[in-house]
Amino acid sequence: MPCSFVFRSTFLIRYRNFRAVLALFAVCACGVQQVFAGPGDTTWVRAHDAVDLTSYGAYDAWADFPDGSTSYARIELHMTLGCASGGCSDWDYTVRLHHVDTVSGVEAELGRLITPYGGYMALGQKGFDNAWTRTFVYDVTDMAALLRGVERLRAFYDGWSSGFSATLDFAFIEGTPPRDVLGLQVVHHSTPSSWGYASGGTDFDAAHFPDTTLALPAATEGGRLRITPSGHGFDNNVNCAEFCKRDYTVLMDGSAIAEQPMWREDCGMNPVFPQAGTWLYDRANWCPGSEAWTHFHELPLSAGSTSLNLDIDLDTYTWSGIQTPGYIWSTILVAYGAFNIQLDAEIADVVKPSAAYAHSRLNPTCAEPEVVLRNNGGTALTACTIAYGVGDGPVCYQAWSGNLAYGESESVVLSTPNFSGVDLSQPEFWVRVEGPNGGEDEVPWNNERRVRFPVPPLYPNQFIVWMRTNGAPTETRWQILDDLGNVVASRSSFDGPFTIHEDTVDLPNGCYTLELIDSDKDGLSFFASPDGSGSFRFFQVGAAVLTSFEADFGTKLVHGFTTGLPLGNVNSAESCEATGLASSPAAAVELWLSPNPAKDRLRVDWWQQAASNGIWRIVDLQGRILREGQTPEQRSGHLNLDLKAMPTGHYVLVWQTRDAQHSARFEMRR
Ligand SMILES: [Ca+2]
Ligand SMILES: [Ca+2]
Ligand SMILES: [Ca+2]
Repeated sequence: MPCSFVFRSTFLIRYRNFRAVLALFAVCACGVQQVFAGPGDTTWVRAHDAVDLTSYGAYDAWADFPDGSTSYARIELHMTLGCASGGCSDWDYTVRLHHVDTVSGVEAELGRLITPYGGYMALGQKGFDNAWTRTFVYDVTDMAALLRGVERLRAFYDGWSSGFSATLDFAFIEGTPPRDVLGLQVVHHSTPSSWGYASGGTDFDAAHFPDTTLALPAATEGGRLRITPSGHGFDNNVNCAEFCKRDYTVLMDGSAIAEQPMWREDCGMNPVFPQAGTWLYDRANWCPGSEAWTHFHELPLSAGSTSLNLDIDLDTYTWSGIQTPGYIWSTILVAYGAFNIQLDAEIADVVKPSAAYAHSRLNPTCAEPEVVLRNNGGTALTACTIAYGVGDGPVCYQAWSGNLAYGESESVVLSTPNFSGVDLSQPEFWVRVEGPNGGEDEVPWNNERRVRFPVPPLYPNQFIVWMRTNGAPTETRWQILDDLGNVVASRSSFDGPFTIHEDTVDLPNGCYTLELIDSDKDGLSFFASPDGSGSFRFFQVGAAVLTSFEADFGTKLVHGFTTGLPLGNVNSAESCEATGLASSPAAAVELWLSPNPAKDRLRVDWWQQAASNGIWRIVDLQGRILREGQTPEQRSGHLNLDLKAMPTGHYVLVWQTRDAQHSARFEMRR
């Protein structure tokens, strides 16, 4: 029987970020009852605090959100999934995260995920135990109006055995949202779990997806749909809906505006691996242990629109079987005013190098970084510069050009940076987007990300790649690439099934990436495959195992390493220095700043070995760029800078040309 629990949590925690806490202490010390905060500052609110999800039903908690008097540029829900107090369940169950209106009872879905097969957690195998957690992040900025004051949040557990645990934290990031939300409407919400898609599609469509006319608030200038579908059930002739690939079509005012596959093809690259279940099979918009993706569809509304006709059609199919296939579904319509922000480029994610759980299948690495660039402004993003580096090492610059509409993002691969500045005890990669469309970014707080990353292991130059094939040797191959992406060693043909192959490689000092690839996406070992088990290892020549790799790896195993010297000491074959604006600590630049401390003006005299132009910048001690300009293409000269508008404090002048980088500290004092 469904049941419902309400936790009037004693853990209604509101805490501000460290910077704001410091500000609070500083202000309190002066006896002034005021907290200063600014764009980018984050307020955290917790709803569920490690609530056990033990059997089917709704698990509610109350959250004490900000009162709405402050504007937020972004609101994120961070959902941390863990094992229940009694341990993890063996099964992959759906967890839906809802806001529940206390008056009407209307639920609005904020996020959805599917638990992993938790057998290895429960048994303490394969490196897992019941302390396992994974955090999922959902952008819920559109739901700002629901997240004010004391509100009810729900984790709905569509599972029949114990269990998992849910912790829900909301991050309110101060600033102006890209657009004001004028209205929010839950259009489709399957409840309590899925809508059965049993009879060829026609009845299903009439029951759940008929076309409908929706009113829009006054002054609407834009809108979008947030659609989250996931397919479940499969005991039928076409394995629908969990294992069948189907699309939906969105029609607005009778015209198709989007066609969207409801499918994940990357379950074999699931970061939660291996699992004691069929974790690697591709599925209908989910993989066990991962989130269901929300698809955003921008609506081509004209300013002043007062209504729209919305229709959603699913691919049809003929069902016969025992188990009714079904879709768990959420459609939310959001109506917006005009754009508040035109020019806003963002570094939305760092894929590699990164210690993030979500990207653990592509790390560690010492080769080309990959970051996600996103446009958050109303103007299409067509060009920018991406600055990046490792620790306090040389800064690299890479130009980007493309065409991203609002909300669109793109993965950008960067030339391998110089790792010489790495602090091996606290390895940090940073990346910053600059000069969107040659202009000034209106939202600086999201321009930069700093991430920790795992240090690639160090191997000897010469070692043995050791592989025992399984019963399907034609499916698997391996290759080692240098940091330019060139294949320097590989094997794709094997003598037969269940056969050992030893290949000695001899790699010059450098940075490399192993890729072990399986065309059937079921690795060298998988319990549900008839192919049997193989193994893959690196051996020291005439000695012990260097690394033993997990054979149950699904689609592809990626493993970065250095040879001969540790990270930071090997010279990259590529390095960003080849891309233009890079630096060499050895090249000579001299800077003289006067007066220092300065009051209103600062004179900068420079000398450099070779005339070359680049960029000068004034940055504060938090790394924010306050002023910048071009360095003249001369060997020496001086600049007179008017700094009357700059607050007092300590700053750094950075001088960056094609050949050199130099920096000098100064103080503004009045
Ligand atoms: Ca329809
Ligand atoms: Ca920005
Ligand atoms: Ca295989």
